[in-house]
Amino acid sequence: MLKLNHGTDILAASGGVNSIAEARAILTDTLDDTNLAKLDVIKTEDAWVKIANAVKLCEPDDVFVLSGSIQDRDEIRRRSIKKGEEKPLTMKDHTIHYDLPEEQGRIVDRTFYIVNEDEDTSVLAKTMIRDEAMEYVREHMRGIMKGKTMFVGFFSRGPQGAKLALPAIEISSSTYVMHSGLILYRNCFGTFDDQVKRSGTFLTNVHSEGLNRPEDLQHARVFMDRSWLTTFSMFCTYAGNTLLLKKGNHRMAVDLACYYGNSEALSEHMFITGMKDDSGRITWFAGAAPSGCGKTTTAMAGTDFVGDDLAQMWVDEDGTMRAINPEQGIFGIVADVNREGDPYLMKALREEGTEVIWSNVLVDDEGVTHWMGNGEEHPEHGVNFQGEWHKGKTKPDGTEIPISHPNARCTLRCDAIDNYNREHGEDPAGVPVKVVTYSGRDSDTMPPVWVGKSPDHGVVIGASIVSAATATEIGASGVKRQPWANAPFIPGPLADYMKVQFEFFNSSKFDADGQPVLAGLNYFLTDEARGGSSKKLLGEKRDVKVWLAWLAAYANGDVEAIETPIGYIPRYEDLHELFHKVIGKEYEWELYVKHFSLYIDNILSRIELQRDAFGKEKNLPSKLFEVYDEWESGLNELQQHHGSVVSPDQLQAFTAAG
Ligand code: SPV
Ligand code: MN
Repeated sequence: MLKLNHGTDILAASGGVNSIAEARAILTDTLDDTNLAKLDVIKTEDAWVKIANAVKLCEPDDVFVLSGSIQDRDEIRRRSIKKGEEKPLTMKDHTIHYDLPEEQGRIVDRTFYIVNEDEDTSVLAKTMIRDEAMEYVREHMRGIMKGKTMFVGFFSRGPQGAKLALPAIEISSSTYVMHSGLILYRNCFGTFDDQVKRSGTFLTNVHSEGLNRPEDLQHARVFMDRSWLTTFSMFCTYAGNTLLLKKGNHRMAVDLACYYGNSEALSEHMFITGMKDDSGRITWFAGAAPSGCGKTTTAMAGTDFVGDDLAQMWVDEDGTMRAINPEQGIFGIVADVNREGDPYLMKALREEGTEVIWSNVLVDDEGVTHWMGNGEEHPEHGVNFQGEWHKGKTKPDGTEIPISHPNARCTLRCDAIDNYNREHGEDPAGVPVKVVTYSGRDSDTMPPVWVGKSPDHGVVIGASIVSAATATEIGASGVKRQPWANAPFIPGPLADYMKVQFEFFNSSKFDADGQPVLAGLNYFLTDEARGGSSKKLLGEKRDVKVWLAWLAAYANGDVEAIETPIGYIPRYEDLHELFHKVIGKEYEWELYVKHFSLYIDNILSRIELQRDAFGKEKNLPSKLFEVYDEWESGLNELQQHHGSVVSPDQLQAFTAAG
């Protein structure tokens, strides 16, 4: 159990402001008349106290309150360019921001949950005891905004009024962070008090980039104070570390869902998208994938896109599962985004009319952006995440520097993307999710799509996500476990989170039609792993549309499926038809066999890997191991009859023989 308001409130203790009277005095003293008048709109006293504490701690020269007005937005953009955090590009309303070469992603080694002595946490989480974290904040954030302006914004993580939308205050000295916040989150300055009343709480985020020198990065920290729903971030700029509304607050949303959601709420690292069929019916999906494993691509593959990174989901009174996107924009990886695979996104990025903040891509002499895998001609030189760049430039270790960083990103509003469904995306009622997918980056084991036989099996599919290890993370088996693709954001013990997953998906409130189908997805099978000789993928980006279309058809009872020990897989005839209909492609039987044959030894060793790893954790629901047992015994039996590689034909015959 997570106890809220427990232990010392680090922000209050560091700022020293404990009453609304003190807060008013300090803010009246620090803010000019214009900004004070803006802040006066906010009646939530606690918000004043938090802001006053941030002022006392960080000692900015002045404070800018973001009202969300067009003037204020323009002012943030203007200041960002003046300050140099962003530079204008040739395309109207496009800017480029660079993070230090050493900070091109989340600084997981310097990211900590602040915990009390008696608090249980995930074995995968890094924690810091409250007193130690308080010392750190006091030492490093004291006066961190001297000579700077502190910006204060009020946002809603989700369509205002939605059951699981959470209001949040973003405090930062970075214009880039505030500008990103204005694009990615719904401003709720005028309605903040109502939002706080409705949700009963709000989140507080305090960030400063400090001097933003490479030598300061060792002192960079991202802290989540679980008990006081407050985050701190210092000496860094990458949005995943600093735009705390995103992953900082997602971690808190996971806590709130897990411990205060009555097993009827989930906060997931998932896209939300819809697939419309010929009859006009939209089937809604929510899907988990670890960072860099095609989550944005899958979201965009839908006909009715809603979100690409996060989902707040609940069991609704009407018997359905509902999801909202806490964000209203995307902070998407641009590597491999191209006309063929991502036409809508490319249009927003390459044609005038969209406000875009680029980060860490190459800018050429004409002020045009370039990135790896964009399918366009690349210039010979320019400026990128590590400064001047020319073709063939190498690092000191001799390896070539790519044109853009693999984690280079673009920040833009969802409604700039043609397949965004604004009506549903902005609906506080959320979308009724019918299919939940779990995917990773798995080169040799699981088929492209399979459906869990029950809610419990689905939960275990989610628990068993893996992704190929990166160069620095190669484990014994070359894969990294990524439970629900959400593990980096789960503060509490995995056992607590897993228990809620089992309870949520087995909720008796779901009606027959509302009970979601839970499925696995894998786009990363290689030719090599299926008897070929190349490392090429067994498929292409646009196939994703077909996997989603098949899942939609399955979830609506339009197609039958083949039963296997690990779940249901598609029949050839259905896929053949859908490949034609959805993407106009001939789907060969040979490819189907490669995609959907079960490689039993691989699957068994994958189950062993999971069993061993989960076996080291305390108090896990026994259901997890029961499902693994069931899969294993089914696979063993199948192997006795058909050997180690079993084709879909054989599977069909095997099940028929019963
Ligand atoms: C991810 O890495 O999962 C992202 C970007 O969505 S970050 O903001 O770094 O979390
Ligand atoms: Mn993410």
